[in-house]
Amino acid sequence: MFLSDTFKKLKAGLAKTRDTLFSKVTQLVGSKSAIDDEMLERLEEILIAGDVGVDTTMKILDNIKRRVKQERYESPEQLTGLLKDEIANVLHVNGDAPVAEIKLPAEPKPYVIMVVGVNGVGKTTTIGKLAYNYQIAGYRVVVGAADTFRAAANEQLEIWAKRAGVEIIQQPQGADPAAVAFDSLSSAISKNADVVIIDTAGRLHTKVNLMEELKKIKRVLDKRMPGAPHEVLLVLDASTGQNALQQVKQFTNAVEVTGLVLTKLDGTAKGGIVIAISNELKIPVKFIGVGEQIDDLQAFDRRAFVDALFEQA
Ligand SMILES: Nc1nc2c(ncn2[C@@H]2O[C@H](COP(=O)(O)OP(=O)(O)OP(=O)(O)O)[C@@H](O)[C@H]2O)c(=O)[nH]1
Ligand SMILES: [Mg+2]
Repeated sequence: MFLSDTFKKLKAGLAKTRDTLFSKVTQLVGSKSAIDDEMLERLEEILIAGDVGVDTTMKILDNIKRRVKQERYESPEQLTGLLKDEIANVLHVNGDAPVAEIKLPAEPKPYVIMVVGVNGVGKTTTIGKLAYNYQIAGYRVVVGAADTFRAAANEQLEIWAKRAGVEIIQQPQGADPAAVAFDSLSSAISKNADVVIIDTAGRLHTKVNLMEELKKIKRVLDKRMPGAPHEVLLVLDASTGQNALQQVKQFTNAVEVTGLVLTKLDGTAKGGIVIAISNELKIPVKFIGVGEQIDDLQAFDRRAFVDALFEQA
């Protein structure tokens, strides 16, 4: 896919957030003849209402106020540029992956990715999309169906594996998830695969059980291949807004989360949550989901994200 197509899709995916949140910034800018306190106050309200969060909004506003003073900005049009800059600054924890790139590091091989998150956030769908991206990039991919809790979970991952053209390792419903994870990694090693992606259940009888199970899966992977998993991706549904912050705290207590995936950005006006999460939790957002189709996953690129938030379609 060409970069411009990827950016177009990102823009389309962020349309609701742009329309409800950032179009208000554009309106604000158009309604004033000079940057004044009232304008900055309005901006603060817009960001907080847009799920950017109080702490993060304060940080952005403080930086803007300082720069307005020091660098003597006056015209309202300049405010948009300042805001984009300061949002990009807050997003720096995410690094600078170009939006079109979904790549694996050369080592270790296989690269082991474990995918976790509460039920319904989009784990299985994300794995399908990720597997597809790696597959078309020329990598050999194995997915492991370690969500053995739900009856239909195997079938759902199987459908995605077929679509993506990758191999799947599974066992009957009710099997030990850690055993499936172990098998998947063993199979990936014996097939000389480049990457293995492990799906997990989002729901068990109790939360404690779920967290204990995830820890066990992690331990077993490490036993099979010391150092694995190399990536623990926590999937979050962007439309849950501030609630996503709580989920991150719960999961990071149990397993060391190395990256976040924010799904369903296309269905929500709460895309500002990406900014709050990056600032408050310092865990990088690695991928974003902007639709239900197989090519609707993107590597998170902070500059493209900010541009897409402000650019009109
Ligand atoms: N619009 C949109 N829908 C998405 C996206 N990602 C996932 N979904 C939808 O979210 C729903 C749940 O996705 P799943 O992948 O089954 O979620 P899960 O976390 O594996 O769920 P459990 O296995 O039940 O815990 C599905 O209907 C997906 O199509 C996205 O980026 N955009
Ligand atoms: Mg699932």
